Amino acid sequence: MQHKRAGVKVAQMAIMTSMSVHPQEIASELKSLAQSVGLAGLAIGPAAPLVEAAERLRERIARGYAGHYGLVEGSEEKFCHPEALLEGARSIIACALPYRRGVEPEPRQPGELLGLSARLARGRDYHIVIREKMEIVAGRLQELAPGARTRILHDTGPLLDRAAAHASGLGWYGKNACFFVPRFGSWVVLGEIITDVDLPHDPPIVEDHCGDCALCMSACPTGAIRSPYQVDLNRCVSHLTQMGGIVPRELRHFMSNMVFGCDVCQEVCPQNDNSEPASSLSFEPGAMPASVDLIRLLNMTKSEFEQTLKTSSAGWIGRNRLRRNACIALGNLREPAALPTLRDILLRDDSHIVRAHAAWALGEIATEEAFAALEDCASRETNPEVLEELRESLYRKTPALGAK
Ligand code: B12
Ligand code: SF4
Ligand code: SF4
Repeated sequence: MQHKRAGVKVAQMAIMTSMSVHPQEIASELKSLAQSVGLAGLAIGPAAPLVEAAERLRERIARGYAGHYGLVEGSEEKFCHPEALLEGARSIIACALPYRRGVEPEPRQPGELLGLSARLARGRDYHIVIREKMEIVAGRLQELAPGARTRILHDTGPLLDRAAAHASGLGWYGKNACFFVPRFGSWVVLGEIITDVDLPHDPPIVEDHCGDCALCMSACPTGAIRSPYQVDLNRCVSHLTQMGGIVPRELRHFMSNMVFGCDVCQEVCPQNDNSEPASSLSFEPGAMPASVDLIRLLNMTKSEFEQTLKTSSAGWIGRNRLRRNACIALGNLREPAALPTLRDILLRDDSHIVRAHAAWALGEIATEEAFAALEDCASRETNPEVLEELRESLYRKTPALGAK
C-alpha cells in the first residue's frame, strides 16, 4: 500500500516538473477558454474530501429527505470523495453551463391543453452539451501539461456536483439548495474535471447572499424546502416528475401542468432577477419545447419519441413517464376537451402506469361523460393499480361511498 502511494507521488512530481507552462498560466488560460466556449464559469479547488457536504448529506439521509438516486445511509462515503475518483487526484476544475434562454414561452390561454417543461429541459440534452465543453477544457489542459490525467464527471457521476463547485469557489448556495454563479444566477448546470495536475486553487465563496429572504421557501408548492438549504426530495415536484411508477395521489395537484422538472424556487428568487441568458454557443433550441402539447405527447409513438423528446435533457426518463405526467397535467387543467384522448388511453394504452393516471385525470375532469368512461373501463380493467385509481375516481361521483 505504502509502495503504491509512493509511486503516485513520483508520478505527480513527474507531471509538475514536465509542465512547460506555469500552473498559474494554465489556470488563467483554462478560465479564458471556458468563457470562449460558452461556459458560465470555471474555478479550481483541491481534490479533497467534501467534509461539510458529507455532514449535510448524512443529516439529510437521517431525516428521510433522500432515499432515491442511490442516496442511502453511507452514501457520503461514496459521493463526497473526489480524491478517490482518480489516482493521484490533486485538483477539481468545476464548470458551470448556463441554460436560461432569452425567449420566454407565451402564457397558456384558457382552454389550451399545454404542459410546461423546466428551463433546463428545453435546450439540447445538457449532459451532452456540458461534456463537449469540458472535453475541450480537459484537452487543452493535456496540451499545456503533457501527461496530465483527467476524469470528467457531471450529474450521474459519483460526486455531489454542487458541493464540488462550492469547494472550488465557483459560486454559492441559496436557501432553495440551488447553486448560484456570478452573472447567470442559478440557471446553470454543473460538472467537474478531476485531474492529477496541481493547479492554484480559488477560495470558496462564503458570503451569505440570501440574507432575510425566504421567498423560495414560501413559494415552493409542496413545502419541500423544509429548512434553508434542505430540500425533501420526496416532496419536490422536480422529483415527482422524474420518479418511476405511481405518483403519490396527495401530491399530484401540486404538479400543476409540469411535464418535467420544476422551476418555482428559482423563478421567484431575486438573485436571478438580472441573470444573463445563455449565449447561443451554450444552448441551441432542443427537441423539448417550453410549452408542450399534452395531447400530442400522449399520442406520441415510440419512434416519434426516439426522434424528438429522447434527445432532450428530459429524454432519459422515457416516453411513458412523460405521458404519465401529461395525464396528471390534464387532470390539473380540468379541461373537458381532453376527455376523448384520456378515454382512449384508459381503454387501450399498453402502460398500466399511464392508464392509472388517465383514470385519475378523468376523475378530476368529473363530467358525466368522464364518469361514464370510468365506469365503462372499470368493467374491463384487470390491473390492480389501475382498478384502484378507477375506484378512487368513481368515489368522486358518489362521495358517500368514499366516506365509508
Ligand atoms: C438527486 C438530485 C436531485 C433531487 C434532490 C435535489 C436536492 N436539492 O436535494 C431532485 C430530483 C429533487 C432534484 C431537483 C433539481 N435538480 Co437536481 N440533482 C440531483 C443530483 C443527482 C444529486 C444531488 C443530491 O442529492 N445532493 C444531496 C444534497 C445533500 O447535496 P447538494 O444538492 O449538493 O447540496 C447540499 C449540500 O451540498 C449542502 N452544502 C454543502 N456544503 C455547503 C456549504 C454551505 C455554506 C451550505 C449553505 C450548504 C452546503 O447544501 C446543499 C443542500 O442540502 C445532482 C447531481 C449530482 N451528482 O450532484 C443534481 C443537481 C443537484 N440538480 C440540478 C438541477 C438543475 C435540479 C433542478 C433545478 C431541476 C429542475 N428544474 O427541476 C431541481 C432543483 C430542486 C432544488 N431546489 O434543489 C443541478 C444543480 C444546478 C444548480 N445550479 O444548483 C445538479 C447539480 C445536476 C447538474 N449536474 O447540474 N435534483
Ligand atoms: S423545485 Fe419546485 S418543488 Fe422542488 S423545492 Fe423548488 S419549488 Fe419546491
Ligand atoms: S429566493 Fe431568497 S432565500 Fe431563496 S435562494 Fe433566492 S435569495 Fe435565497
